Amino acid sequence: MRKKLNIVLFGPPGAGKGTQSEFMIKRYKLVHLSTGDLLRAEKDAETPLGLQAQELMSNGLLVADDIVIGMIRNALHAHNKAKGFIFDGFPRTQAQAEALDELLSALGEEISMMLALEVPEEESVARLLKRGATSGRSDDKDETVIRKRIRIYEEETAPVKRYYQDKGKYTGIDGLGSIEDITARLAKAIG
Ligand code: B4P
Repeated sequence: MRKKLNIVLFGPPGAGKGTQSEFMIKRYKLVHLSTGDLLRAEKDAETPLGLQAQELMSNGLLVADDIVIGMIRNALHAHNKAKGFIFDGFPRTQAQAEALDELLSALGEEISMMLALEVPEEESVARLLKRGATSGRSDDKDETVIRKRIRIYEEETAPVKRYYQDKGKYTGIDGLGSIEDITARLAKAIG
């Protein structure tokens, strides 16, 4: 039986992960799992988890591993008939990457590839400030918080790249240019 297509879409804040996920969902009929979206839904519903996460997110900090891993575990089980998944904004730490492998392995699945959008810091900052002007996301309005998210990405999340490189599953993608150009680069990498 053909394995599912399970893609980790990686990159710093503002790299275009959410934007490019939209194309990949349609083209490959994948289920989109964005931990950022899941956390914002919890916040909007004012659940205890959402209220706890809100404080961390608005300060540019990562939410605890066990919380996001639990959300992904629930989502994987809720979509057990999916053709595959696009993991957007997850895993963000080595512990999350290891937990994801364990969850997928228990289902007889694995990550097919990591596609990493590469964007310089100043471009990330400019994109997020632009989105912050209209989106209502408090973490996109303040340049200090945006730069803190980028620092945390470099310190805690960027090492996840090596985890997938060591497994031969990593592909870097130039994240600069038009949305359509970047979509074409991703499609070529998926094959
Ligand atoms: P996320 O929701 O994942 O947000 P993000 O990193 O800011 O990236 P996003 O996907 O939204 O932006 P995109 O690049 O698409 O995380 C938010 C917070 O949630 C985190 O800081 C953390 O607190 C928490 N969190 C989430 N997951 C977690 C986890 N696993 N563990 C712990 N905590 C977690 O787009 C940005 C903008 O760029 C858009 O406005 C878009 O229109 C624009 N854009 C895209 N492509 C472009 C292009 N080619 N040219 C110009 N602009 C472009």
